[in-house]
Parts: sequence; C-alpha cells; structure tokens
Amino acid sequence: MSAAFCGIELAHPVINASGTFDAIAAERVFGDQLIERFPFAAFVSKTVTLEPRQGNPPPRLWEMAGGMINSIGLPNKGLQGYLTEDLPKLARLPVPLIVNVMGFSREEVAELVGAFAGRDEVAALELNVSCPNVETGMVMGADPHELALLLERVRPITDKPLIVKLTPNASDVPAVARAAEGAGASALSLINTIRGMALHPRTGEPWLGGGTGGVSGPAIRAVALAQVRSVASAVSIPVVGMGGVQSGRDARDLMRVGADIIAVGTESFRDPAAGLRIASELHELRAVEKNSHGGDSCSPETAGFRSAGR
Ligand code: RRO
Repeated sequence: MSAAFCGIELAHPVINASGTFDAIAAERVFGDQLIERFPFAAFVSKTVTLEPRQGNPPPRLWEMAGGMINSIGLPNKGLQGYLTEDLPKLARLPVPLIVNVMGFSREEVAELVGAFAGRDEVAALELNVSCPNVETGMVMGADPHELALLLERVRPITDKPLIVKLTPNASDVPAVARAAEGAGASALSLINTIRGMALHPRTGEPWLGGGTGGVSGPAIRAVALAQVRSVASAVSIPVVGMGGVQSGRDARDLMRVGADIIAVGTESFRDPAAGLRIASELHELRAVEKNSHGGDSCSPETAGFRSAGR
C-alpha cells in the first residue's frame, strides 16, 4: 500500500497533521517502539516561526462533543532553536520529514524557506497560511492574490516540494487553491481547523485564553469532505486530505472525493498509534473494494472529481 507524494516515497498514505503529534516527546515515552512502529508514513513537524514564541495564554484547549477547540498560538523555539535542537532529533525518525513554517510577512516566509532549502534531512516544506489563532496568519491563505504573491516570492528559493496548507476560513477556498497552484505550489493540504469559541460555563466569558480557537475532530469531518472535494476538482496538483479522520473509512471517504493521501490530527491525541491503525483499515477496505469492483477501486464518478494528469 505504498504511495508516492510529490516524488516522496511513502510506505502508506497516512501522515500526521502538523502540531498534533510530538514525535520528540513520543520517543522519550515509547523509545525504540516508536521508531519500529512509527504511526505515520511521513512526519510533519509543528509550525516553526522565525522568532521564538510563547504561544497564547491558557486555557488553550476546550473539549466538546465531536472534538475540541485549540488556541495554542504557535509556541515554538523559533528557527534557530528548531535547527539546533529539534531538527537533528526529527531527522532520525524512520520516515521523510516535512517541516511546517509560518511567517508574518512574505520576507519572513522567504527566510524560513531559505533556511531549509539546502537541508537534506527535509523532504518537503508545508506553508502554514491558515492559522486561525494569530491575527496576521489569516491574511495570506484567505486571499488568492496575497497567496499568489507569497508563492511567487518563495517558489524560486527551493526545489523542495512546497505544500500549501489552506484555511477553511476563507470565502472561496477553490479560488485560493487555484491561485496557489498557478504560482507554483507543489501540493495542497486541507482543512486546517475552523474558527470557533467556547464560553466559560460559570462566568460566560470566553474560555480560551486566545478568545477564539480552531475546531477539530469528527465535528468538522463533513466540512473537510466538502472542501477537499471542491479543491481537488479545481486543481491538478496532489491534495492531502484531513479533518476529523478517525478510521480507515473516513480516510477512504476523503480519497473518494479526491485526496491523494490523508493526514490524521485530533485522533492521535486519543490514540497515539491511530495513524498505523487507520492506514491498515484503509488498506483492508481498498482490498475489499478492489475485489468487489473487479480490480478498479476508483469509480468513474470519483474519477470525475479530479482533473487529469496526476
Ligand atoms: O498554534 C495553533 O494554535 C494552531 C495552528 Br499554528 C494551526 O495551524 N491550527 C490550529 O488549529 N492551531
């Protein structure tokens, strides 16, 4: 059940959603077991910014029916901290490494992309243009023109695949997707979390320290399905589908509407081995479907969602 994605060989089509699996902490807890049975076919690191960030004030999480709301606010060691402390550890993982970066201006993103361009440990970069928690993070991913300008600035800096992680909090996501493709994106990933909020049950004030946050988990699966379908049919570059995937069946559904590979996020908090379980359920489902369809698991209707040439 191997998969190829942007020229990267993957053992199976399931990776992690950025920021939902701390591989360094997991290795401390699970040791060699993690390396021997790594749950994802590639590892996407949490978002790196140019400067170190503390993140949002607590509380940062709200658990709700069907998922949760996070308002983490990009805490990270900054580029230099990442390069010296995290990258050497992440480079030892048994799967390709995808580094997720976010800048607050085109020049910042350019500096981040440039810092990884010559790093052999890094298979691809994911541009986070969709964080709903940090005011300026919204802009580039919500506007086709802004996003095209960003891609035009950073595309010449590296030969590595550039995956653009789209925000669902935009009025015309397929238009943004087409702009990214037109300006040189190698692939798209979606959906990031959907902006939401929760109130303190007693005071009625916003619960999250950041005020609003990003809703994730099964509650957003139907939105992910619709958005992946509309984006996949609008572009011909590969699509990473994510949003509330908990089972092989959820993964298969996103693939039916055009995702090439799948990312698992919130489910990994409940079950750190979810990636492998979902990959194996997906494999079984596809084998059953292949047999029952006489060897073709992709119906003509499904094929119609995609543009040709992939
Ligand atoms: O750090 C966060 O609060 C965060 C990020 Br960068 C993101 O992309 N998506 C999200 O739900 N939270």
